[in-house]
Amino acid sequence: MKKILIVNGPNINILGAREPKIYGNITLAEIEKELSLLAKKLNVEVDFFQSNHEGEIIDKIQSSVNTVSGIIINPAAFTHTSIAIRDALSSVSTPTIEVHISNIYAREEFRHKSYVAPIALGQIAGLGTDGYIFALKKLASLAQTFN
Ligand code: CA2
Repeated sequence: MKKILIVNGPNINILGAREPKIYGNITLAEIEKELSLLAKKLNVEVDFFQSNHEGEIIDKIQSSVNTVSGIIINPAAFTHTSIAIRDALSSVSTPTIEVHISNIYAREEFRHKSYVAPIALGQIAGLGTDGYIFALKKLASLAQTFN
């Protein structure tokens, strides 16, 4: 069965607990449950990973090489700072969709820059947690078409 890796970066583990106006009330556990149910319907396997540490995210991306057909990543604040995460994603050459819960372009200027976007298949921002759903549907369909 094709596998999709779903990576969440720093502070996504406390989603739902604070700043509901920006990020909503949904928790990471609830997002992952919904994605698991969808993955079953789409006939793909999902591997969830969240870390507050840049190096751990890089290690996870590197170790996914040749084992996953797609990557969904919300690098959170590392989106705007991490050339290292971008390089790791480039190195594995796996179709990647960058997801942001909030519309990063409607927020502070420092959030307008994404180091990941230029090497991603696409970016979804501002559609809340539905962005993960749309990304999973797209990558599952790609995996079944091409791999
Ligand atoms: O909109 C997104 O998904 C972000 O990736 C979320 C990041 C932010 O740094 C990015 O610019 C956009 C923040 C992750 C969650 O941070 C929280 C902060 C307070 C309370 C709960 C979560």
